[in-house]
Amino acid sequence: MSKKIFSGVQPTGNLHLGNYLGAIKNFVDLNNDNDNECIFCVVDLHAITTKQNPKELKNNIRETVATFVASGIDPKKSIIFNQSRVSAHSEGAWILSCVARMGWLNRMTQFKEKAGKDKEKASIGLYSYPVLMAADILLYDATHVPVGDDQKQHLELCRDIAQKFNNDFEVDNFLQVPEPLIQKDFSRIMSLKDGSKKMSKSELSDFSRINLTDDRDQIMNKIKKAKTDPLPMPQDIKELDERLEAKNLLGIYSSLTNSTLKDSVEIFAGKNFSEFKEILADQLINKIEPISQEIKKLLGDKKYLDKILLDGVEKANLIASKKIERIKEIVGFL
Ligand code: AQP
Repeated sequence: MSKKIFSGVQPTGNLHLGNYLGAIKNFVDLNNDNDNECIFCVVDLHAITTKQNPKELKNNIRETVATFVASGIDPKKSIIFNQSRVSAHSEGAWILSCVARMGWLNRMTQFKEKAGKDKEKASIGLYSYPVLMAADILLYDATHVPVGDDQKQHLELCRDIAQKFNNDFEVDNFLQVPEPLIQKDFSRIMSLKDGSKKMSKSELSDFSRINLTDDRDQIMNKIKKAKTDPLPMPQDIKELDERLEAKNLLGIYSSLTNSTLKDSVEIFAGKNFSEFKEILADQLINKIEPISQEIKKLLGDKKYLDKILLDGVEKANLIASKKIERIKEIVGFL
């Protein structure tokens, strides 16, 4: 069955293995299926919900496009564009923020995590971020949204907003209620320094993540230093509940080799972590090094990257401007 795919990545720098295994790898598979219509958005409006250096933001937008292409997304097959250049996203977000309820947003765990203890100082944008995300998706009638596990709650909110809009304005099925596409296993890659924390771009220590621009030596070094425990490798999958770092590293290995966690546990049962880490580093280098080299090459051709965005904006605008016009009519604007 053909699918309409929409997903976004924030250009906040340091794109990492979690972004790749949790989301971008899935984007590539969906892009390769000729039945699908795919739209991949560099969500720069989302990025500014936390403070960004304007010069770095520009570079990060291009780096995100370079990462998409280097990972295998074909800009001739999929639309790749920057969110801020399609004004329907901001307009849609406002209208939908009048549909979404405070109570729904108050439940969003990502806001609580990102705002931390000092909620009063968080931007309003950070709070209403999931409403903008809903607008992003609903403007394109996306049927499926590939995301990492951390975005599941936001997707549920998007579905609630679509249903409430359709009910409030009595327009059955006008806003397509999208399905999340979340990898079944290893949908959340954890920090290399703490198996209970998500691998993330904003974590201060670079040793917590494998960046998609890391070279062979950096990958090797980071895996060597990745946190483990003093015991030999787990003998049984049940042990992983208590051994989060081992679980994460075995999960990464399984995801890279398309094997099950159970099989990976069996292969390395009772061995030393150092032996396993060497094999894991090799797998990572095989996967990440070609992407990293291609990103660096593409970043040398800014004109090419900007052209991809320009073409993408034109195509995205055609779709989104029609939808936002219909939304305005339905709401009752003249
Ligand atoms: N650790 C992760 N494991 C699996 N998937 C992940 N994603 C992010 N981190 C992991 C998925 O990557 C896609 C793009 O993410 P984003 O750019 O929207 O930003 P994010 O989720 O806020 O990523 P970070 O790294 O956690 O950034 P910061 O540090 O700025 O908060 C999404 O589909 C996401 O699920």
